[in-house]
Amino acid sequence: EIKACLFDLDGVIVDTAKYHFIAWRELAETLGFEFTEQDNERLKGVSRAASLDILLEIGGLSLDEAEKARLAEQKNNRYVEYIAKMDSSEILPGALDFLKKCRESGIKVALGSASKNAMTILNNTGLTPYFDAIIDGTHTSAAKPDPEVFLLGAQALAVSPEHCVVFEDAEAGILAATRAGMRSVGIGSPATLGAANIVVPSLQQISVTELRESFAT
Ligand code: B16
Ligand code: MG
Repeated sequence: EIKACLFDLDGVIVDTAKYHFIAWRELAETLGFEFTEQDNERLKGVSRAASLDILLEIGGLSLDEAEKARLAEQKNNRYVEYIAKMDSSEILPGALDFLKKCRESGIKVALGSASKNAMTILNNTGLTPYFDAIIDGTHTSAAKPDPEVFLLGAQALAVSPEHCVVFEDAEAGILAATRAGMRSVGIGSPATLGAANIVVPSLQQISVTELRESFAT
């Protein structure tokens, strides 16, 4: 029986990947190399520090910790400028309706995001009131595929993991859900999210009723 839904943010509720991409690409440019949209795929669901390490590896650069901290901050400042302009029009299709239906059906709702900017995004899109608990990159010490973010979410909702479903667009997030002992719905393509219990292209293609039927046992 499903008692709680835990949602990833980037790629599930909003498409902030495009802003991460522009900000990382600008940083790569200032460092003198090219960073492509395909390269950006490797950063989805990955923490800021780990993303920078991947970017520097692509550029063939090795820098000390102080320099890396400065670059991560530089990228984040640009990213924050982009998300400051976000509004409800950037909520992904089906997401708001699904969140509302969860509430109506008595299913608890939590956010489980790696982002340290999650609160800004939720506030700017007007989504904060739809969450019973919000766990983001400011609350966690280990990144997905570590289950920490989802276990903290379940704890905050007082629901045990076997009654939780995680919605994720990243492979590492699906793995984190499995390690947390939770069911998972992949948002995207079965080619990358094959480890999820169910895969749908977006939240528009699944209803709360279908979710309950799929995870009835
Ligand atoms: P920040 P999610 C993740 O969000 C993004 O997918 C990933 O690209 C980003 O590096 C990470 O958040 C950290 O974000 O730099 O804002 O702290 O998919 O876990 O909601
Ligand atoms: Mg994501």
